[in-house]
Amino acid sequence: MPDASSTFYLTTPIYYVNDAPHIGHAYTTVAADVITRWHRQRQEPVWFLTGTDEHGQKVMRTAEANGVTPQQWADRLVEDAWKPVLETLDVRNDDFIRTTQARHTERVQAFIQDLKDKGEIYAGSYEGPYCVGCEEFKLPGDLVDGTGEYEGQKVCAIHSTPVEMLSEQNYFFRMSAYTQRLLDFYEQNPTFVQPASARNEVISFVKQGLQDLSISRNTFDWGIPIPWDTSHVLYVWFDALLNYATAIGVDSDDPEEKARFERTWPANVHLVGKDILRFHAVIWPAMLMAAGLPLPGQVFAHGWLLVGGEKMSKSKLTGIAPSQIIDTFGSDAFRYYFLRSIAFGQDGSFSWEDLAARYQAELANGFGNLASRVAAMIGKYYGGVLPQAGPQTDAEETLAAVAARAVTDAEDAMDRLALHEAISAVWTLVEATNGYITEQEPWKVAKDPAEVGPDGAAVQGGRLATILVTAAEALRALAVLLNPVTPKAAAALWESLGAEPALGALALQPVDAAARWGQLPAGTVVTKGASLFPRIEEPAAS
Ligand code: ME8
Repeated sequence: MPDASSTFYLTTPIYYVNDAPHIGHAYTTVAADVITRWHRQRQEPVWFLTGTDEHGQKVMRTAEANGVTPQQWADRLVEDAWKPVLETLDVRNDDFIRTTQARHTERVQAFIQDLKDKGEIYAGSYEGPYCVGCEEFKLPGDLVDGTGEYEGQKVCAIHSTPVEMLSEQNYFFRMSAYTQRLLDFYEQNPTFVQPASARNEVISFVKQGLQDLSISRNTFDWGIPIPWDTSHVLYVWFDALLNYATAIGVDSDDPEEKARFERTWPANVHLVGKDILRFHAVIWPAMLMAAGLPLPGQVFAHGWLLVGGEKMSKSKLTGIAPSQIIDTFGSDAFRYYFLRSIAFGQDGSFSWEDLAARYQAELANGFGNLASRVAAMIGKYYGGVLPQAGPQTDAEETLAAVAARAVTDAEDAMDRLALHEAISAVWTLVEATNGYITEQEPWKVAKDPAEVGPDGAAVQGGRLATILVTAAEALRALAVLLNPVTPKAAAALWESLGAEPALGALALQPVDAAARWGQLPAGTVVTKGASLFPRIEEPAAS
């Protein structure tokens, strides 16, 4: 593995501000948030960066069409759409970079000047197709035959819209020189590109031999000026990729920023959608090699959310705004659903029916109902005060073993970014706890005369007490393990278990201690709060 820095540094792509976010963007950001919250729950230092990509023709044309300057357009979209969605999704990013900020533009200029001084950049001429939707110089082999109104034309395979033919004097980065070095790097770092399908795709692409990359444009001016020739602006992808370095203070003289860079660089994971894999797994490491900077630990490309079998996108009118889901189901359900139902790394189809069915079965009836049943029974039999447990039987030991296993399996899955597997592992504890209660039938045990004291109240240290304390312990473990995925429900559960006075804040519970049984002391006050996931009587229609 490449040298890992002491801070777990994870990034999302920085998103174009030509439009408001849809659930595809939210999917990446939520995944990043769950991974970083998991690492924070492990009590590791974490840095989670997201932001917006504001230069280039796509944003410029949208601004023009709306009669405002690109900067005005970007400001509006960032404040009215991109930042608010982080809030509604409960995302805890440490920083938000905008490529129009001075900290970015100045450091980008210094970076490319350095590449120029190192002889990595030369002037040349570019002729070929360009897709403004992708902001990408295309190779003829990347294009496909158009259909419908574009019949007879070559179109972009991702956007299904025609490409533009460019013929410009540009500056070029000597990327072809890095073909073999990149192949050697992939070979020596087998987990650099993940999942395996992405790695294979990247290797076979690079094996064909890389071409030099055009890195400037001179037919419009919405971009970062090339420092030695301000009639050109930097190609938007060269500008955008550098956000991962500029945001944490590459090249800064400020001692605090320098220290941040030292402990944070390089990123452990760049999380991206598979549409932008090559930029991150080929161009980005080549840029860093040229600059002499250490390379990231991993580029992980997740799959696409499909609607009607195609990549969901606003331009194809299949875009769904996150609020459409959150308004009905809540942010926790949004986070849970997309990460549980789609194998992370593969494409997944979105459907309202599937979302509603999983919400009802897994969140409302599975987890939410478990939490309220246990709190209600502690309320009914012990006046809401956790009793002293009695001797353990095989049933309690079995449940404790399920919890221990859930922690180990979830940890292992999280390290592989198999987020769906991690959540499934945690869910084994939800299911086993429900099964435990069904089998132990505490409501029947409560009727046993040996369980009733002379004052008519349930006795301490008996079987009923053991069952309810064990169930409460399982819920405590679930609050810790689900805190990264469903933070609102986990916080409400922690509150309902009355755990904070004895155990401290939920955020301070280490993942590996989740399954260490016997932490909630007798006397803890348990209350039955509002349903964590209220049942939805009328599933939303599409
Ligand atoms: O590409 N399914 O920005 P972008 C899953 N600015 N994920 C999706 C998706 C879908 N249908 N649609 C979008 C850019 N995404 C550049 C990035 S980084 C230096 C510059 C997600 O606004 C996914 O993460 O087009 C994808 O890679 C990203 O949004 C593209 O966002």
